Amino acid sequence: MSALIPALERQPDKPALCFGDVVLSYAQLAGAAYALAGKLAGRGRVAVWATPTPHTALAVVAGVLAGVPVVPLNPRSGARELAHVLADSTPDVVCVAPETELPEAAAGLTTLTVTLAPPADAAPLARPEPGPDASAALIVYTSGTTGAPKGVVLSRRAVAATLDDVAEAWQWTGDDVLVHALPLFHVHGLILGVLGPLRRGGTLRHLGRFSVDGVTRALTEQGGTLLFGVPTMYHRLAESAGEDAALARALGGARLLVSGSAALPVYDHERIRSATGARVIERYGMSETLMNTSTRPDGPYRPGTVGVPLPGVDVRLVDDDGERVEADDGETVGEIQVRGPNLFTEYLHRPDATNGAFAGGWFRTGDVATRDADGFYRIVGRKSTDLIKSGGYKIGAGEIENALLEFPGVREAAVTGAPDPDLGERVVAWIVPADDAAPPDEAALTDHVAAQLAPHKRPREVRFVTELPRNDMGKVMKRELR
Ligand code: MCA
Ligand code: AMP
Repeated sequence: MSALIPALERQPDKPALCFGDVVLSYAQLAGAAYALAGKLAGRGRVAVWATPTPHTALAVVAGVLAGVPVVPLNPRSGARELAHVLADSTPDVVCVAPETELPEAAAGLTTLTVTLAPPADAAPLARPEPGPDASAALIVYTSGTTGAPKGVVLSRRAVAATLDDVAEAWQWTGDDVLVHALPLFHVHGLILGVLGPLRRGGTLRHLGRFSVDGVTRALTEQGGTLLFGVPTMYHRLAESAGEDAALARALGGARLLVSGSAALPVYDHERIRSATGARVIERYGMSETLMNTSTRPDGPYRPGTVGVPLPGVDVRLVDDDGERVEADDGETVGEIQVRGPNLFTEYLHRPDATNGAFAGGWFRTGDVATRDADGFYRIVGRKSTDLIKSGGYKIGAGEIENALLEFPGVREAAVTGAPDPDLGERVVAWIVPADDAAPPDEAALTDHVAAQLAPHKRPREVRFVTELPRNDMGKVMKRELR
């Protein structure tokens, strides 16, 4: 039996994964995943070309069963980003869906094609021993303020702890049918969104791509009870729900709507509440910490807050002098620091960065918040201006600046986030051209970023300036730019 997915073999006929018309029952999933796990067992690390398909979910389950660390790859990674992740994580093999053509940067890697059909022979399936709880289950890449993304090593224990914590908070059970359209290479879509329902013995219905109609159908005709999304998705649902009675009914009929990965503005909370009667549950997490806090369906509704600490997580606020903030007045701000079994093990190959991320055993999130007398946290900002959250994706300014600087005709570059009603923040590039009279072509410049890094890191706006504001040390003063 799998400790991480104990329900895998208990309910053979129940649907486990639904992607469009493709439905895998628990028996089919277990059969196909154990067969693949047999091929993965004993390998160092296994990459998964994480398209939004059942093949990705199956390959990740197989890696978990085999006790081999899984590295999900963004299938839209640009050349440089992909080369970096592969060079850093050195997977032995990449699991792909049939007919996948890997880009140049992944050429030369051994591929393993994932098939959904369990093996036809009745031979007992190989059941490799999973690793101990402290061993790595997944390595998820996340952007930092500078440099290339870091691999966040997440143990089996951390994954289990966070999934059980949110299950308790949300009363999430095997009867739930989770609906989402999140990408499968980050914590939200993959750990919460795929391993979550499987650990509970429930069902996942993945939409492939987000659409208002897809959500409506999944929550009505297709039996969805639970919806996960980033604020951009809820914003788009809020935009439609006022006029779209079918959508309003679908959202109103869901057991639970959960938002995370960035702040859901109070305005969107309220629009959804008034159109549907439903209140959105907001939870706060991070790749490094998995889930930390949540509002609760059985507790007070406090839009604009991220709720209270989950049962297994210690949360504190710390001021600029490193002192714990004792005030719970809803006004005094401090950095959120967390401790608990949900935390990551390390940044792969980056002991310096791992050490720097902790203060006396507490992980420093970089998020700044207040806490009220009822223990509700309200995130009010971020310590660094160099991290941008756009569409729920974390984007490091430094990485984009490096890509911009190598483009012909760019003398200096700075990247900031600007408020955006749909994306939360949008990426803005400030460019000092080498020649004011002949600035670089905007589209070519942003295409370059998308091709090297990823489409969601593409600047949505380019502003040409004659110089960047700098302080006496020569550092760009981003707050002035914004
Ligand atoms: C955009 N596009 C452009 C330009 N701008 N093309 C040319 N020039 C431009 N200037 C392209 C995009 O690349 C995209 O391409 C298309 O236009 C549509 O863009 P847009 O509508 O803005 O975005 P979208 O593709 O609709 O995506 C919105 C989204 C997405 C669905 C909300 O951002 C998303 O899936 N976000 C989820 C992020 C997430 O899961 N984060 C979790 C990490 P094309 O049409 O080809 O696609 S955080 C986490 O895990 C922690 C633990 C947590 O707390 O959860
Ligand atoms: P990532 O590194 O991509 O995992 O993103 C983690 C960051 O997302 C956190 O440090 C927060 O800044 C942000 N975040 C996640 N959930 C929320 C939320 N509910 N409200 C505000 N910010 C959030």
